[in-house]
Amino acid sequence: MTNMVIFAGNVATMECEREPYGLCVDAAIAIEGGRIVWVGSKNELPERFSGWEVTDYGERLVTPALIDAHTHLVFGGNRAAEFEMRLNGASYEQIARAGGGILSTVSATRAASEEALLSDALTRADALVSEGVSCVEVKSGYGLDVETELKMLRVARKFEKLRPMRVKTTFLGAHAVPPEYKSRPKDYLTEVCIPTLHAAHAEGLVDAVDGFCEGIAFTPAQMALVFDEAQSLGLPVKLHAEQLSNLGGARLAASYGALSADHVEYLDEDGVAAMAEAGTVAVLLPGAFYTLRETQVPPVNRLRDKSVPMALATDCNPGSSPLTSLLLTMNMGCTMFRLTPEEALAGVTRNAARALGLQDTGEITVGKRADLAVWDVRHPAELAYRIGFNPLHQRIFGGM
Ligand code: DI6
Ligand code: FE
Repeated sequence: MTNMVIFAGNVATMECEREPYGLCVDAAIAIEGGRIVWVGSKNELPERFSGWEVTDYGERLVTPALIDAHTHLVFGGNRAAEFEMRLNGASYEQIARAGGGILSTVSATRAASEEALLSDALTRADALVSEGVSCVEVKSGYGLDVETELKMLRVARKFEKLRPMRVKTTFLGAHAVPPEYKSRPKDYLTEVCIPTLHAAHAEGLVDAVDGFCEGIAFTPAQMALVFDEAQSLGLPVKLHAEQLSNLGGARLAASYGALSADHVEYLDEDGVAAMAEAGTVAVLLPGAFYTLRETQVPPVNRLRDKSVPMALATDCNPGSSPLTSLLLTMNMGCTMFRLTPEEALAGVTRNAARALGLQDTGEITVGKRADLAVWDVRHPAELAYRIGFNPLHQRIFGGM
């Protein structure tokens, strides 16, 4: 791995304490062994870097490479037919209760070969990477049996071998109750979900444990059973909470020191306070809000007031968010949730890293991995401002 110096017109370091975007003008970044060893103004570059190979990006903008902190990238089939049903009047919950929704993807995922799942998922991962993404979180949760949950996680782990990218895997066995356990959620959890978590963990396939806490899925008390197990294995937790109603899921997650509570449209003041106290990141998912035509927006002002870090992610999944653009997600976060462009960029860099428990990426500061995105724009606000436009010039992954 070579040492190198990068010059760029603007570098959005996203370092917390610095001014907007941690912006550094006429900047230089020195990279050694895949890590950032110096960043600052070009004319203050220390003598010791002279003689290092220089790449001059001219007026371009450099940001941390993007991180998609919440996806369900691995799944069989698609749900275009349900999209049509919804346009003909059925609701997401009605479809789910009638055995469609998540369960139709469960059937398709169980039936799919590992090769087919991998090839479809890689197409989606490539779309993200083409917009400067270096790291994706991928959840299981469309298997709901030992074999298929493990199959999904193994597929997710393969991305790193086939592409220059990083993957964090999340076990989402508590996503829905499978048909064979209809009306017996607790039996499903104790007989299938929890043993599967142990098996997946034993194979090194689990970086975090998630669940869907909702009227159409699991109650907070049921989720606590799964979280207790995660805790005993030393695994961090996160939760799909307060997406369609307020069950107090975020509060439960925070009580386990969760990395994140995701969706949180119906989050109340208590929930915000609990997340602030626990340092739990709010992962906002405007793609699902948009697709389901939700009207209740997450309590962004309250989250901001209490300094709860906000991340933004695609929630890429076949039902509620068939979205593979993190740039569009940033635009939606600004337009629909009223995030500032700076908050949107922090949401897919610094705070996304935090939602995944990653300390070595998401900012351009000394010691972090050199995961960078070079853009054909000058100012970072342009990234969230445009719609359907990809100005990526180059992505740098671990200095390469
Ligand atoms: N919330 C979501 O947005 C996805 N899962 C979840 O728990 C939706 C999954 C799907 O509809 O397939
Ligand atoms: Fe999700």
